[in-house]
Amino acid sequence: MAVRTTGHIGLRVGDALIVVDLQSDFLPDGRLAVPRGDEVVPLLADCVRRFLAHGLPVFATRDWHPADHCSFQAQGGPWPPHCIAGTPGAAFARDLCLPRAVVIVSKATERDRESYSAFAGTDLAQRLRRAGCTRVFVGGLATEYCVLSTVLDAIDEGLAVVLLVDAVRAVNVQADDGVRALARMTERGASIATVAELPE
Ligand code: VGL
Ligand code: ZN
Repeated sequence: MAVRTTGHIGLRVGDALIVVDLQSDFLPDGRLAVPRGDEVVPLLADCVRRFLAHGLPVFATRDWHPADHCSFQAQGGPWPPHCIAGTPGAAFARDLCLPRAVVIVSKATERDRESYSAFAGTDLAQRLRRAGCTRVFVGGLATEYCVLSTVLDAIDEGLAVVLLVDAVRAVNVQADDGVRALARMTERGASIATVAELPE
């Protein structure tokens, strides 16, 4: 898919950054490794720095499962155990560097419920509303699961969404899952940008 981006993007009051699930278990050597997932860590660390420097809110989501979560194969789910709350695998990527101002949103915390979206069962929508956010920039892992669901829910919440296309990576159970997810997001109205298009 040819991806057209928008060129330079100005950051303004009402913008926020959502970093999706940059956790050890999704990085190479993790229990649910996303191919080349490590490549997005420095890019998103840079985004965190830039948004905070502009006085804009930053949210970091994390998959935060109980040890017997329904998405794990032992419970009949599709995934190996991953991101078990409080374990090293659930920790944020070491090089992400999250200052205290970053709001952490834990999701998929209930045993019997899978939720890929950072809006499902969390107060993220309320927090964004309270902070006056109207547009969110989204990057992280994995493109066709938690990034996709979070982006679609953000759109349903009435937010404008900019997907940071170079700061996402896909699992690609089927080879084109990531590409198809990108298409679904843009069809629903998400725009696409690269990290370099953000102001310093
Ligand atoms: C995710 C699969 C299982 C994700 C979470 O963060 O995209 N994918 N749990
Ligand atoms: Zn999960």
